[in-house]
Amino acid sequence: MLYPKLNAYRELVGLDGIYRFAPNREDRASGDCWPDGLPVNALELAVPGSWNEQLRDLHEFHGEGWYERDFYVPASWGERCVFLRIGSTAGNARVWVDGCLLGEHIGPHLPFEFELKGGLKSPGAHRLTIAVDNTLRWMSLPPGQARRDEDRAGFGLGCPDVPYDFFPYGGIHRSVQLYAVNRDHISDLSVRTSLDAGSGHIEIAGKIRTRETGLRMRVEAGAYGVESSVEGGTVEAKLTIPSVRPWCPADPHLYKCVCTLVDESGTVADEYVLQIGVRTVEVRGNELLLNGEPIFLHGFGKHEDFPILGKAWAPAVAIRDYDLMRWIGANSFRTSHYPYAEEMLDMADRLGFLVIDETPFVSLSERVYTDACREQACAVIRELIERDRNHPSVILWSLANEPYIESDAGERFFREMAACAREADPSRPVMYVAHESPQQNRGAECFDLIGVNKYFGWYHETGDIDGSLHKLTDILTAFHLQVNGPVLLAEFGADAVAGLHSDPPVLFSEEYQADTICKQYQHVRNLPWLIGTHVWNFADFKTAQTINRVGGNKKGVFTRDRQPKLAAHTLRQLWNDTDAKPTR
Ligand code: GCB
Repeated sequence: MLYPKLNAYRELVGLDGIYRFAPNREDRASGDCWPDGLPVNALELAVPGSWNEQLRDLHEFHGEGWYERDFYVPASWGERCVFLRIGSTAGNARVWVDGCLLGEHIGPHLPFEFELKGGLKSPGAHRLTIAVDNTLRWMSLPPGQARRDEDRAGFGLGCPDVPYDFFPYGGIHRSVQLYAVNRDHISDLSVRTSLDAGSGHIEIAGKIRTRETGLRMRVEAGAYGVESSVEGGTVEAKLTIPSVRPWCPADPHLYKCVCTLVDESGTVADEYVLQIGVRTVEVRGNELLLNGEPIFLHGFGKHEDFPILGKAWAPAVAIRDYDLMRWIGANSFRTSHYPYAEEMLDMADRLGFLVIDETPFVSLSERVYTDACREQACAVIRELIERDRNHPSVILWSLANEPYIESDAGERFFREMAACAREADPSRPVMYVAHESPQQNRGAECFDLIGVNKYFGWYHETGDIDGSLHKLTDILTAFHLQVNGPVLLAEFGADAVAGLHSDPPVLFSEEYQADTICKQYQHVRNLPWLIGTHVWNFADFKTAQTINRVGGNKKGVFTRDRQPKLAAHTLRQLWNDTDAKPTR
């Protein structure tokens, strides 16, 4: 799905701002709620935004929230096609315009759009209603609710009881936009790049919505161009750039590629600009190769999380995060534990960060290994890949975080997810992030590489950083032997309460966190099949209330408001010191 862009042929109206809001506290069926207008005493909430921290009464509300606002369709849009696009909601969503149901979207974190037809796009005022269902369910993807005896994936026993370690914020988390295009328009573009002997090759496959024949698409990247005809609603274009500048962290060069749709008379029907980074990524043997060269990942697992904003897309926070990641010397991050805002990936493309793009499948266990869930999981994987495949920054698909895969059904579920990702995108390696041991990760060998989360000195061998170093190597080696390929240390670290100091270092002090990260990093960095280390976490973040979380998870090397702890300074030294870098 193309990100909406404004240009001479595409018009855009932003619908972010203050919406009217009503929580469906009685769990009434959607039809019995407010598609025809919210109650007069409706509240007000910001979009993008999470509802839990904007209004104190909504902190523990995890249900269906109803949003409403008016909007205008400009008279100048006439007969154009008009779409309403929602960047993401925190769960299933249903959308109405003027009381007419446009449709629904299942699942959080990914965009969806509906076409407005007939009277719903007539010039003038209309009413938009969006119901976001953030109910925590036992059977959903990801599972929203814990506290069942058989639930092994266990951050449960908190308030609310979620089987994962971040707060289940509700809301409309990304932008709402209305856009108009001509009747003949580009509806999708998919990019593949390759390199050979100094030249870069760009292949673009387009989907064109048209009832006409004789349309052509022109693709121009600076001095290079090609024109292809549209056949049966699809078009393919191939470009070669001699002496190409391959995209990489040190030189994240993007080729501005203008795709123009023209009719038989030469009139332009549509235009869409892609920013293309020409690069390759592959796993070969025990290495991860970017443009044919081995690459070592230094970076973080992150969260979309900030006070009051919750999980809302917030450009100022993104700019600060990238500024800090550059300062500290990171080259990569994982979108743990769900797909992040598209704008965040655009920035990674421009700034040269390498991104492991993760699905929302966190803490999967036996109960979801059913045919129905597998179909839903594959649909989400396809949606994610369709959204993010054109980003050069995205180098790996991570299909899950910390599942338990001990049964035949679990193994089949994961094999099919991997096959689905490879079919949707054969150009990127596929991984997932494991914990526990290889025995709880049956079928991991059908992935190209594996991420491993390990908290020695914290959850295991508590307080004993030095004594547990060899255990860390042992378990990483066991996973390496299982997948017969590369391993990423995808999470390690310790909680530190900013301002708590201790000599000698003890749990929760800044010194203990810095020591854990430093010693473990130095111990593992030269393992020949290790392709990187990601510290957990970039910044402190909000979780459910539990007795082992004092005001949230404090494993950030930055505080929640992005101030450095001691570990941030330590990492900055380690990652900028060439002697401390892996020797390869
Ligand atoms: C993990 C999870 C992450 C948690 C982290 C922790 O293994 O992947 O979501 O936040 O541990 O701090 O416990």
